[in-house]
Amino acid sequence: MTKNEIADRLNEIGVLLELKGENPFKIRAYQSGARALEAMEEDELARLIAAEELDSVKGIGAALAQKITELHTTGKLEFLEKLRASIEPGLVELLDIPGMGPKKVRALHDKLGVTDIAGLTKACEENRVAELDGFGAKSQEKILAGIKHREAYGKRHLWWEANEVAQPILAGLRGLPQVERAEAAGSLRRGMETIGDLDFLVAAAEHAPVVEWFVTQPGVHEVTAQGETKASVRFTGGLQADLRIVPADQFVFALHHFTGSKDHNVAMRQRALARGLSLSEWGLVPAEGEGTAKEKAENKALRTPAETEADLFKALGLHFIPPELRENLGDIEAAEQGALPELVRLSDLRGAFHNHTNASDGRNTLVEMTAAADELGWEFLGIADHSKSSFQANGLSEERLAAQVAAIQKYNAARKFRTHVFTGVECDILSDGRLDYADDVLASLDYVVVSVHNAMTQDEATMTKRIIRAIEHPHVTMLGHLTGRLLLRREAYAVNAAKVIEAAIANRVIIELNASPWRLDMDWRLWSKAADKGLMCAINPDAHETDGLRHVAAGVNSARKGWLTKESVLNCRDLAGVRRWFAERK
Ligand code: DGT
Ligand code: CA
Ligand code: CA
Ligand code: ZN
Repeated sequence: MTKNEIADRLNEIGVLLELKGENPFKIRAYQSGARALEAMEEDELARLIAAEELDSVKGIGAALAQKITELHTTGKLEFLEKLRASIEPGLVELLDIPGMGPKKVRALHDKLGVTDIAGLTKACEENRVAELDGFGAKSQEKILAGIKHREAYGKRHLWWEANEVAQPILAGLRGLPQVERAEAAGSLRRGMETIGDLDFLVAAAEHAPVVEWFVTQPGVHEVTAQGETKASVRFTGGLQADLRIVPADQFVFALHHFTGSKDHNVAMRQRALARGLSLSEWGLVPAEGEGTAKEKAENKALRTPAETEADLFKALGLHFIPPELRENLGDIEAAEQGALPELVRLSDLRGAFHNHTNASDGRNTLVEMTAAADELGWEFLGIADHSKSSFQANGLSEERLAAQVAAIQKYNAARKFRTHVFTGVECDILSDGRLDYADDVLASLDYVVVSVHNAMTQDEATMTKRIIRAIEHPHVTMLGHLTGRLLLRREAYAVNAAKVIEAAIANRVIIELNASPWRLDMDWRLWSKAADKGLMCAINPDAHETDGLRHVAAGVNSARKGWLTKESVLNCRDLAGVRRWFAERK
């Protein structure tokens, strides 16, 4: 464990002891121990531990030295684990509410029996907090506001929604006369499925007009910080954004730093150090010599020049690493060996398969959906409406499905659109793994997507068996949304992904990467290994309206994060190639 991580743990112990009402001297010992660690170099800590001299440091006694040593060497501390377990988790969460310290939480617990946020809300609403010593009506009001705030603003945000906020800001920044370069960095640039906050980075010679423009944007609900080269705002809807302005010659280094991820940055910094260099948001400079990294970076003679991120990577002996791969999951090793894949791009997609019309629960007609696909330049569009058991989604009876197939064939024959429409269905996987239509019905379609829409609380073994049974069905082409998760809304159902992936490969069944911004399911973390073993992917927007087709862009983000190339994405084949895949599968 690093010294800062250890310091975090010591501070945590202080807080937890305070929650328990422990002796203030004891509490202060942990806090000053944390401060002593923060003031220390990493190497110095290692040396003191090795020499068993840690307790000679001011602020660190023998008992604390023992705990720090345990954390440093094992990454764990039994004392802390026991302490954590002895406290109701809801109490710790109360500390997140603005204005709540450990002392107040303890008073609320001891006097009102409050153990979590729900309990505190209730106590406030019943006016019991106002009557408590040391609180009062004002403080009760503030606590309630803080709880509401936390609900509205404390959350992460879908990539899609964050991107819709970010793009106009980015375009606006780029349009300002003072701005030379501007990028949205952070998790947004890395294509993460959810976003904590936006990170805008700007190269500009003049700062004030840029900061002023940023904090007065129409969507800005609150300015939370404003300085000469920095500002932070909160948009209506709760999303927060940081703006940083840097000199043009530092832009590339700042962009790399604020793109992250943190783990990638740490590994890059270590790589630089191994070459006698120090990498930071300010620049790449020699590690040795007088001055801080920042001071050195301001000296042109010391700084490695970089016009682009590719220059930065090259200076460390690496090929350019696309932002989506910067998670320190083998990206740096592959970049060193020149073994990074050519990642799939949005422009590689020639269509998509899992889409709905108003025949089931979609909001546009077959013709509207096809026209929209045509407008996107797609060669093909797959229509896969719900099957009959999904009655809540107006699933299609055999007759209605047959009528839809006939209509599609008519449009295709008449060449009404440039886009060829494939006939498919999103067939329910019944609770025992059987499918929702008879074999002859399934055989009449170009392809079959199978998905779980009910009995989602089955245990993992049952669910896994159920899905694998469906995958083994000879008429099945692809599996829809593997886990059923809805990001920030609903947890995945229990399923053994590794076993399902194995079965899909064995049966030459595709697993979709459902590109709906709420799903992004199967998760990007599983794709790289699965594709290596031979799993085929389809990036499916699961569109329920014409606008939903654009969601494939979110799917491409996740596909790229999963190291996918166009070879393992069916959407990237041409019409003939897709036809061949469907025919061979039958
Ligand atoms: P988010 O906002 O939670 O979705 O995730 P990020 O990755 O956008 O994280 P954020 O906004 O806290 O910081 C942006 C980037 O800045 C992050 O990806 C890497 C860099 N960064 C921030 N804090 C640290 C740090 O403590 N150490 C290092 N090495 N990099 C950091
Ligand atoms: Ca961020
Ligand atoms: Ca940030
Ligand atoms: Zn579905």
